[in-house]
Amino acid sequence: MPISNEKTTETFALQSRWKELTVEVNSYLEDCIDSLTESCPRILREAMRYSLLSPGKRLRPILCLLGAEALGACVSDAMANAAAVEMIHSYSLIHDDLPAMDDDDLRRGRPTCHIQFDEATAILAGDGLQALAFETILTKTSVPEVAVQSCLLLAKAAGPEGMVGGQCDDLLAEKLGEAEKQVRAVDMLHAIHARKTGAMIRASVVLGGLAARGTTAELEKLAIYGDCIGIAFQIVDDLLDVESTSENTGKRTGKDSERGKLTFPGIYGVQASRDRAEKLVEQAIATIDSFGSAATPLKQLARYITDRSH
Ligand code: GRG
Repeated sequence: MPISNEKTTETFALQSRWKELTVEVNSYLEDCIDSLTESCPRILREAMRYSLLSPGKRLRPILCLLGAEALGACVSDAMANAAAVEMIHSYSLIHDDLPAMDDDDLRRGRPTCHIQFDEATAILAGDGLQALAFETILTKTSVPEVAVQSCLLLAKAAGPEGMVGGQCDDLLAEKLGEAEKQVRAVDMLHAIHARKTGAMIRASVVLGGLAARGTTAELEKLAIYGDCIGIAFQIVDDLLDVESTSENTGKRTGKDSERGKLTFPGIYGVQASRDRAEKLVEQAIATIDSFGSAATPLKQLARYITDRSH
């Protein structure tokens, strides 16, 4: 088969699997919101629903489900973990868009949570989703050991040594003087992105492995795969900010350089950044080769990371 046809077939297979899983994830997320009792104020429930169920890619839950499948488990075994990573992701986007942080009014092609509701409600919706993520794992996972390990892994990835720490350093970096930024740029760029974006992407796929009760060696391979695609994902995100439009991405573009953010294309240039992302994707694919055909969708997903346009 010519390479282009092979690629088209592969892309089609991934897209239809992704669509199928997205329907399952969305329905599970909807149930989690619908199951909140009357003790949850209506406005809070609506703000949580608005952000959680808005049309995102669902990359992290899909990674979690495909990670579980790669180790021979059913997607239903990993659904609680998949929902939890999307809840944490959704909370992080709500808070990231607030005036005190990135001050954005557009997310996933819609008004951001604090524009649609108000700032206080958006903060609380983020807080609510964060807590609901852990509650979901603890109440919906039948094996207590898996629930505890999953909560610990997610807390580490999302917390002060992971995503929140990366976000904090990202905001601090914006305030550095030009001279200091030049000297520390490369180290800071990698340290920020490994935690701000990478930690949750790595955790998503490992959470699938934990739900599948993978061995330490299998979890380690999933972690390396996650690290590689996590950095590749961020590089592509930086490239899209330079090269794409708001209509395409559903969020404001060109804002990284406006705010003086450290980015891969800003430091290495566009072509070198793209080459680096492609190398990382190849490394990710090679790492999970030993899982055989069960890991084919994960490999296809790694390729999508560099091909994506939004
Ligand atoms: C506020 C605690 C806190 C953390 C914020 C995730 C994050 C940390 C900030 C988001 C800002 C940003 C543009 C990060 C870079 C990459 C990224 C996480 C993009 C958004 O993820 P996608 O593309 O979004 O998977 P969708 O909408 O498809 O889910």
